[in-house]
Amino acid sequence: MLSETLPNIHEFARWLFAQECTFTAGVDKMEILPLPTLPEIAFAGRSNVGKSSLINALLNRNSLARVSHTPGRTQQLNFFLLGKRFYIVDMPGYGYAAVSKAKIKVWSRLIQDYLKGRVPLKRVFLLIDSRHGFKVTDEAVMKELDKAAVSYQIVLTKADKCTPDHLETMQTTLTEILKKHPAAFPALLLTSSHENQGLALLRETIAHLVDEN
Ligand SMILES: Nc1nc2c(ncn2[C@@H]2O[C@H](COP(=O)(O)OP(=O)(O)OP(=O)(O)O)[C@@H](O)[C@H]2O)c(=O)[nH]1
Ligand SMILES: [Mg+2]
Repeated sequence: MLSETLPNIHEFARWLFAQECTFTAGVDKMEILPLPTLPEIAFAGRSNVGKSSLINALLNRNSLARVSHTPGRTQQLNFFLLGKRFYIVDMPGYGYAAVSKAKIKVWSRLIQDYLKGRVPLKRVFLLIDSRHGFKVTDEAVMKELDKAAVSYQIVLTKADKCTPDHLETMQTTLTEILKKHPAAFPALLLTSSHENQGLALLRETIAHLVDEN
């Protein structure tokens, strides 16, 4: 474990996320996934929830992952290799109705196949907009992940857009719901990419996950 050579997990996480990060593949079919030799951490969630923004914020880059004001920006599984140690996977959003039905079908299949059948996938961070909470489509994805026993953790995004009271109620409600989801990590993470909130803890969580082997 590399973290043993650094004083603690804070230092290790800081070191890890300062390493070189390169875009290595945009995958639109399962056949061309990278070889499963390194751990993978995926960011999933509804369209426009802030997946690409959160990845950029974690990596301290402005535009490594593409962000947009219109939903449907990320159209493939985008693999970013960090420090030659693990992949961060930026996923297309689900629940977006304004692209063609054929495209939705292809994306949904790709998202499902990847999430359910990928051996090196250490954890899925499932992003939820703090303003809105779980939607029907989120619950469907959570059920699928439960069924496939894929470890996932909820990350609330755009906290800067909500009042502290709203955030507290939302967290209490969602924590209760999570108790019924066996593969869900019980703790929620609260983040804002625009105000750098919750990023250090998320980096440390990821550092732990990829340092296990
Ligand atoms: N206020 C606020 N806006 C945010 C935050 N994170 C993302 N956004 C905005 O939300 C919009 C969508 O962000 P993206 O990062 O492209 O979302 P995405 O989930 O990757 O979207 P798709 O790739 O289309 O699925 C952009 O206009 C961002 O600026 C945040 O923490 N706070
Ligand atoms: Mg995106």
